[in-house]
Amino acid sequence: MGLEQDLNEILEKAREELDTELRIALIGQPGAGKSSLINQIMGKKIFETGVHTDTTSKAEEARLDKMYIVDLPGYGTNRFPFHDWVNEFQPQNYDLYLFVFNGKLHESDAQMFQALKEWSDEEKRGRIHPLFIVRNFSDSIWDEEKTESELRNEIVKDVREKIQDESVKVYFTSCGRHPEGIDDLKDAIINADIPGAKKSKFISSFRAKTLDDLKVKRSSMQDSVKLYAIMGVTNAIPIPGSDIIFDLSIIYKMCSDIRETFGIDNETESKLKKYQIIIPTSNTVFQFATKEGTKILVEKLSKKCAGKMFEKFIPFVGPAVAATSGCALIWEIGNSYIDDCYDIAKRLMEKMIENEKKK
Ligand SMILES: Nc1nc2c(ncn2[C@@H]2O[C@H](COP(=O)(O)OP(=O)(O)O)[C@@H](O)[C@H]2O)c(=O)[nH]1
Ligand SMILES: [Mg+2]
Repeated sequence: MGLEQDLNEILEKAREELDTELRIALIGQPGAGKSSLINQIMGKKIFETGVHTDTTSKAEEARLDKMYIVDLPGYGTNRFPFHDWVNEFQPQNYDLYLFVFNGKLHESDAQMFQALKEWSDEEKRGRIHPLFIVRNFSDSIWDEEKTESELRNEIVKDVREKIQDESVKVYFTSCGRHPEGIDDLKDAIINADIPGAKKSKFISSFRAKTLDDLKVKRSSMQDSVKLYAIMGVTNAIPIPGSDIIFDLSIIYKMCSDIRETFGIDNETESKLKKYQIIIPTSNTVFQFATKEGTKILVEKLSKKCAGKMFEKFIPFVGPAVAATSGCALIWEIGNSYIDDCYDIAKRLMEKMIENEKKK
């Protein structure tokens, strides 16, 4: 295989991975708390809650930057016997499923579990589409005759019978006044068996609530930066005064992506002021937030760019890509930008946590 062909393949794959979106389907009866649950998981309002207009017959969709989330109507109704539901909403085409329920399961749920199993058959179809089974409204699991753990065990037993899998996990969550079980579910999604490029879309999209969240985001972003670095050689243009070539707009896009992932936006600067957080002048977060600032910084950096960067870079992308010099610079810029964004997000988070404690 020639060097050039090799490079084209690498570029194609990088572009695909950057462009892919994560598609999540919410399945369950109206009122089970699907909308509330996804809002809790993402840490932001994706769907209105407590509204049932049309949700029994129409899918509700949300398109985020990197994710597509759909709240599917219920099946097993007069309107949508299971097979009609499948035909209408093509539920087999999602990367990940959240089945949310509150109360008894029905025969049609067993049918749905069976269908999902077939769709995500790795041997036959070469893909696994994880299903998370969520018993929401855990705050209202109560019976004066039985303990809560007895009741939970009964629920798990019922699910396992319906799904015909003795080891399947049931996540108990509450999206009520005192949310519960959300972090466990979120962690399970982070560790789900889906391609890394898809997973990174989820990791970038949720709002960080803990320092661990920020660390997960940092490491996922470090992977994306490799892709940007590879992409940067496609529309390469020479940078004046250096022998480096790359596409400036890729750097700009990469930096916006990194900022978004860490929740840094127009309000961040005023928040920092409000909390009297002083960031070092060497931090480039706000400089890379404008096209002009990006251009100035990149020109400065490309002149300083030294050969030792390539050696560090080769193990990550292979010699074919590393040979295109701009690539290493993008990679270097991306990684240091991640550190700068992480630093700001971390300081803000620490302040929030401190303020929470004072309350
Ligand atoms: N107490 C309690 N209320 C919840 C819970 N989850 C959702 N709700 C409420 O139940 C109603 C229906 O929730 P929603 O998310 O709209 O359900 P959906 O129709 O499945 O999307 C809303 O008023 C929510 O505030 C929960 O776990 N506990
Ligand atoms: Mg809803």
